[in-house]
Amino acid sequence: MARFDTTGLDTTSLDTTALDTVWTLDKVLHPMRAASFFAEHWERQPCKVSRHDARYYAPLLSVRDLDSLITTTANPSLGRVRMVRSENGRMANKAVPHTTDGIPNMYALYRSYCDEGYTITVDRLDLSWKPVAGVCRSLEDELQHPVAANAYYTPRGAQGFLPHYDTHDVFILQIEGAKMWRLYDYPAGLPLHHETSTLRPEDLAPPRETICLGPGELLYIPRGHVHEAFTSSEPSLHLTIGVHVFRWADLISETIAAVAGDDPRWREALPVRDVAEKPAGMQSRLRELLLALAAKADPQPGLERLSRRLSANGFPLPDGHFCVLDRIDDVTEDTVVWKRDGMTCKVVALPDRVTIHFAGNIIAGPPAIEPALAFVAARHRFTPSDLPDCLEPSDKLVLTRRLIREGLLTFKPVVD
Ligand SMILES: O=C(O)CCC(=O)C(=O)O
Ligand SMILES: [Fe+2]
Repeated sequence: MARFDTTGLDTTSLDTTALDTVWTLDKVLHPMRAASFFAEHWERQPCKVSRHDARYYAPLLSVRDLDSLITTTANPSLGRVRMVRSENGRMANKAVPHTTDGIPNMYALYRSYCDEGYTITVDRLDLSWKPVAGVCRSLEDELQHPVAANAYYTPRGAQGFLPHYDTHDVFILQIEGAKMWRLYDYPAGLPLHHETSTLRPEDLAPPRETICLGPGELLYIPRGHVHEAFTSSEPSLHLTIGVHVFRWADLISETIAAVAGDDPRWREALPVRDVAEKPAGMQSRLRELLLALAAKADPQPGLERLSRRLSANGFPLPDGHFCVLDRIDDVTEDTVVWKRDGMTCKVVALPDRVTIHFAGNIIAGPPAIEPALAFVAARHRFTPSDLPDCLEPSDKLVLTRRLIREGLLTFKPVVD
């Protein structure tokens, strides 16, 4: 599933025992296939997936979850809950009042939602809400691009945002209710991360199409495509899963960062005094360095750095792991162990050690255990005795217990 792999090993982290519970892109897009999505729509054209299963995305989030999400998990100090309303071409943001203990004032949210038509947005559910974190992790592993998710809850007859384009590709999952989406023809190209934009109505031609999204349906909008959304007779809760793609420019700058580590010429200071007088001299040096880079043109070190950026930002999803830690000694060579939800991993073989990376953690061991780590990366579920024989039987148990202690694996302790 990983798009690149430095070791030549199969580091696919999910085997078939896990697939029915994992939100692969095929499952998110069903019945559309991910392969045809990439061939026809990705980065190019919006598309809607119609579905007559209103509860298809219900396992991810529901209106019933919103108050607990807002009060307990959406860290208020990070400003992750917002209120926004648009009317007559003007957009109003309203600060969410907080109690003296720093919790969002729910009464104020009820009022703004019911009486004033404000949309409530909760950002970065991939950091705080386990089912959404699970789908984002799984997509991140499959696509090898960073993935994050926000929720939008809009009352009847209201609009949150003015027409805008996003700088990331979005999968809009209609969770409950319905929303109308206007899509515009507007030449924003493929914007970079910082090029966000809200458009003035006078900059826009009439919408190209209006799409009604019902519960259980999906709309994909590529980055740079202008859109706006509004409700009519029903309220709406949708989840936007954003793919914050790594671009060629990112690969090239990571490649330069990798090369600069190896070649001292890249680490020399720019000329101090002569910059203005001697741009020609700089030009020849710049050309020399870029030609040296082009002669090598090896994508692997840059891809490796991007891959590490992805996994470095992860963290384990809350699943009561301390209960498991307290019973680690119960694990025997026949105990079934498996990856914790949302854990995907990658094995990197270096000359003096082998490492396994997962959700913000890196474990290193001697090169000889590479087949064992590759086995762990490739399987969802196994017993210590299944591990390859590069390890002694007692070491199979030691490695398995270590990977539980480090937070990658779990098991079901026997209740006394
Ligand atoms: O619901 C809205 O008003 C807009 C949401 C949006 O633009 C998005 O999810 O990308
Ligand atoms: Fe948007």
